[in-house]
Amino acid sequence: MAREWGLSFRTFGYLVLVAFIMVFTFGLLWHNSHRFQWVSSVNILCSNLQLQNNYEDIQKDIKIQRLFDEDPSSEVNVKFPRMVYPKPLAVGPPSRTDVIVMTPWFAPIIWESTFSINILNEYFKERNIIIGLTAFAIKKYVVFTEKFLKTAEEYFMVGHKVNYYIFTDRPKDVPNLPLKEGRKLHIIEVRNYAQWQEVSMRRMEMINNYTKTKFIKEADYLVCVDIDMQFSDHVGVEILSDVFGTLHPAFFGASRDSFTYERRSESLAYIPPDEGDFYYAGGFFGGTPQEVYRLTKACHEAMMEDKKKGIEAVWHDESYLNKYFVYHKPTKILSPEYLWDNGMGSLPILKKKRFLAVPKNHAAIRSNDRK
Ligand code: 4YA
Ligand code: UDP
Ligand code: MN
Repeated sequence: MAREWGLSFRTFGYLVLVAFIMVFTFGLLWHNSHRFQWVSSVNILCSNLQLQNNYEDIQKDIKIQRLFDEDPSSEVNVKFPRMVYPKPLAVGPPSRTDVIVMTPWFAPIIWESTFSINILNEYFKERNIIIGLTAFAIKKYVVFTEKFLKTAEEYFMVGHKVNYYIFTDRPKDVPNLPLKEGRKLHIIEVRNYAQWQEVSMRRMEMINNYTKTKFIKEADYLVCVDIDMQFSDHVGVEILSDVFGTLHPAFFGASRDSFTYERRSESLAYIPPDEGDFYYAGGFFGGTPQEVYRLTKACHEAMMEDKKKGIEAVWHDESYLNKYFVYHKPTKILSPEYLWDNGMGSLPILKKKRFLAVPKNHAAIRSNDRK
């Protein structure tokens, strides 16, 4: 037959071989396409923060394990509580017109009457979160601890689980107060430093170290504050977010050029005159342990670099915190309701004073003498 078509046996042989290879290849493709189907797959990331190294991966596993250990009843809940409250307005006057409640990078700024605490409590209660509150009581500042803890019992994260982490060089002087259910006091003994500026700055290093070894296993959020303070109104879960800072009470209405950022370009805390959003207070920041770990590491390392060059930023840890927030925007910002000093009086925009400076004699409390 091959001869009738004018083909040589050899060419015929080649054609048969090519045909065979084609049939085989298509057969294989067909088989595979049936075996695996064409499935579209989407990878859902729990967090948009890519884990950067092994250490963080391990810490995350520990944390997930802890959640399962503590919550054996973590089956899907099919019964929902009722949620009764006035409908939020999609169109109409905003609840606050005298202050901004959102940054240009869409981080909420928390002022009174911008949030419903009942909705937020429901959300955070269901997640059974633990909040770590860190404060330093070094040398004479230990006298502030009692009022700080007593008022925190009354106003801070009421109804949620709280771990107080008091860093001190005088553990015996920390009062052993009765605490409400679900609230624990952890006294962490640490060294002191001679200069008050260094005591303040070294908080970054110590928070960083304990976040890595302890807090990441024990808390879902960290709130890091000054201790020369008292709670005087509600401070709750409305403040919680990945990483948050607080508007300094003396600068929230000020222009950029009057912010007391570090202005010497030799310092790693330097912020150029045409950058920066707000002036944040060093006495109230926080976030998830992962984010607080990053923040405190960056601030501490910058301080150490500056120290090598003999530079200390103008407002110490606060200057480095402000620098960090220019380039790592906070995901939530607290209004000065969360850090006020009555020495600055009252203002119509300030509907609540939630966390107040306890008046102190700066020189006396910071000096190393006995008086
Ligand atoms: C601290 O604030 C405290 O030393 C002050 O006693 C006061 O509690 C303040 O915080 C809120 O520029 C009625 C006093 C008003 C003082 C306004 C200036 C100082 O601002 C600095 C930055 C630092 O943040 C200081 O820590 C802060 O003083
Ligand atoms: N601090 C301390 N002992 C000191 C100095 C400072 O424990 O001798 C801690 C304390 O938690 C204090 C914080 O560092 O609240 C910041 O210092 P301070 O409150 O004096 O700064 P200010 O708010 O007056 O700027
Ligand atoms: Mn203070």
